[in-house]
Amino acid sequence: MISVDKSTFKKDYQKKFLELHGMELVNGTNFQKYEALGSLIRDYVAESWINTRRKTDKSKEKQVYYFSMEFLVGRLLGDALLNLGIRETCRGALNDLNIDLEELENLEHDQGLGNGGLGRLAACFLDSMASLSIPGHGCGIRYKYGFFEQKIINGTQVEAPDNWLREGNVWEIKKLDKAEVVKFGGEVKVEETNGRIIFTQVNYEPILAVPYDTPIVGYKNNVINTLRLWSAEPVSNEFDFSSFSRGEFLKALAYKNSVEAISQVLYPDDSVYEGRRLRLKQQYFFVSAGLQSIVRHFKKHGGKIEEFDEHVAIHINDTHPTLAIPELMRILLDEEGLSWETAKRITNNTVSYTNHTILAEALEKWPIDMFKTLLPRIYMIVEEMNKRYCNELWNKYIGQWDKISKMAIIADGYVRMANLAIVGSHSVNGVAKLHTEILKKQEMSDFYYLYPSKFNNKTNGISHRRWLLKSNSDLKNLLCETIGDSFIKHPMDMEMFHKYAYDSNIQKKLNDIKLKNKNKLAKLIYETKGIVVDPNSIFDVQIKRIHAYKRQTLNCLRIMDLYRQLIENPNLDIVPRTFIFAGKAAPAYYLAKNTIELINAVAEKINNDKRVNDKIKIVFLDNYRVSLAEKIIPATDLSEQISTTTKEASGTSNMKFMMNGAVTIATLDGANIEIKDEVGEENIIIFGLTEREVLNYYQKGGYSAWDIRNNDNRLIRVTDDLINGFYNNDKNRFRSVYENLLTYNDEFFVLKDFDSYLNAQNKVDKYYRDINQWQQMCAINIAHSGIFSSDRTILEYATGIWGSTVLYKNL
Ligand code: 26V
Repeated sequence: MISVDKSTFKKDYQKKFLELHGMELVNGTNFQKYEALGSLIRDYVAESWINTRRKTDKSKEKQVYYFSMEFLVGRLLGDALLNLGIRETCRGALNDLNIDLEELENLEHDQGLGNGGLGRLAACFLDSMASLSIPGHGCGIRYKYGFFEQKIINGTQVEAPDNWLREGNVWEIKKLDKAEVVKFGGEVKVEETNGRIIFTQVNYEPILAVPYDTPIVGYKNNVINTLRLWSAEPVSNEFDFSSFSRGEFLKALAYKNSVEAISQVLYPDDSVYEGRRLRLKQQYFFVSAGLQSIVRHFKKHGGKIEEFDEHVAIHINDTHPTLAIPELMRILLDEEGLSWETAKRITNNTVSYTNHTILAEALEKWPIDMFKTLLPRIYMIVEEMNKRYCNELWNKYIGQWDKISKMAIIADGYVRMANLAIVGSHSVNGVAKLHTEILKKQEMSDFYYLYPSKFNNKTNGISHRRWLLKSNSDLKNLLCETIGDSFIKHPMDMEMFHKYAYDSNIQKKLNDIKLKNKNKLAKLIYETKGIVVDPNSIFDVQIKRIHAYKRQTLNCLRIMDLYRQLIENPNLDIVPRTFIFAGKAAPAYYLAKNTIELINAVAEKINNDKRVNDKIKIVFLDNYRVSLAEKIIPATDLSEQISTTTKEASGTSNMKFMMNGAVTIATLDGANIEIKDEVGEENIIIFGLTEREVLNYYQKGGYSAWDIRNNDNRLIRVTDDLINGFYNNDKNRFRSVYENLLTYNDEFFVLKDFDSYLNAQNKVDKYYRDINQWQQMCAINIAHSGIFSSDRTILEYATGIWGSTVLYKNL
């Protein structure tokens, strides 16, 4: 652990500022002050970083590599200060220099290299691996442009590129000496030498993969792991001068651009798979670079390749990095000269896979032609794997051709990534109990039958350091005052807080903390949107990607109904509410964008209607991202987790809200089920179709949106309001939402759950009126949230999947 006192910190900081900017601190801009602080912290980290690496290299401890297309890290400064244990020292030192730490922290550009839950999970996992002293590193892509920036203009989502590197990135270090070459295209030459068949890729296009390393700071344990992100460059950065003289300058430039395109931008659609060649290129690019560097490093430090799987675990975050399987096979076969059987055994033992969604449209598959042209040698390997595997199936399922073709890795003109991931790995896990059961019983039932022992559940988690200690320090302090600080290292100890739930003093304190957080958020809402909200109203929050299955529409229809009721009866006795939404829609997802338009139109109308304004307000906050979530979640009273049962694999914001003392209104979907099991039915508000009812509809049909609407006057009124000009002069403005609900008989059963959702919302009002009772519920939620720390999840992965039982010692 680093130990630095305030006066040393002050001196170090002033020196750093001078070195970096060549001027005195008093003359610097706030951003320059942030940069100097970030650089100083990185310097502080450097020594432990080298020590960790040295220790790792010497030891025979198993190294875990978490391969992910997305790492949604957010800001790093606050986390690093917290984990190094110098946040208060730093705050004090800066104070003496008349600098406000929070102000500087707010200047850091979010590292938004992810779409949503899957990317944020990867970031929480890195934090937990480092904090638990597990040698575990991230491997991904250094996108030049992260997830797009969203602006709401005239009630509509407008996208702008997220040029997050524009002002530099103090956290990363470019490691040119660790670059790898990744080969695309060409042909495979097959020759026989000394009785061995040798495969060589020729006439390929080489791409240079350059790593940028970011330190991942463990919590007060001197462990610094690495997040390694790869960037694509031409192998030679020199222009071909002969092409200059031939006047082919533009051609050379175009080539450079086409190479750099590989790591240019994060794909912003996380639900509908599109067979884009560039995405396949991205996938192979980082997987190949990552594996080559892992094998190189392993051998350099004396590892025997036959024992690779005893020292290395590779985890693939969804199917996106599945090419790790044939790429590792290629290295073991072609470069290390191992036999097929040995290579296959090592690969299977090394790789494990997590599934994050059952939405069929998100299942990745690549057209054979595209795959083969881009990755000729990898295709040969996949083909061979498929052949051997199908042989096994033929012997097992004699004559069952349908089943075999369903389970094949290559079929119907496509390479199916989920099938490849299952066959080529030793572990397949879902991310919450229900999700894993659905995988086993339905989506992957044939595979479960074939390989029952591969399947397991690992319920997701969140870093309680970022999502509680850092983002809600008042609540953290209250916990420390009451139960001591052991929960920081052992989050399950939060259970000790349970008994305080019944203490009216504590209830009052919890309410004060919440109110303070709500005041801060109200200020932010006013500054960014110009909307005045009442911090004494219920802050009712739905923040997540905008998607039909997450059912922002259900929430919106209920608000529209409430508004109609209030117009009819201005004295209606409800607890005042502020409805807060945030989230991005995939740029090509028309329905989701229309949903954003609807929410904003409803907001516009309600917020300007004096008749109801002391009772309800709606806010749609622009550009949802990690740093914004950190401000909204601690200020939330009611957490909306209202997906159609069976569709949300886990959800993780549900855990963040709970840990910050919000009550959840939820369907029995994803990890909501486990939250209910932890807090008890009386401390969560459940509504909606059950798993069985939903599956019944899907299997047997029988859902009629029109019938449901026609039998409920409230629904008739609110669906009519979508198309009668009530919210917009253009009656067709929300046509897409309307048609989707009714004409297309909405596959997510919004109208079916409407009645039970409204009843559940009435319960919220009832409970909230007794504020002590409400805070008791919040306290119980907090007390039982420890199990959702990603530390618990990571320990389960480490012991149950990776076999990394030995942790870094004596650092
Ligand atoms: C899927 C696709 C498919 C099409 C191409 C681009 C792309 C990019 C990302 C994804 C991932 C979608 C899956 C996902 O994010 N699942 C979420 O994972 C969370 C962490 O396990 C979980 O809490 C959420 O319930 C689940 O929706």
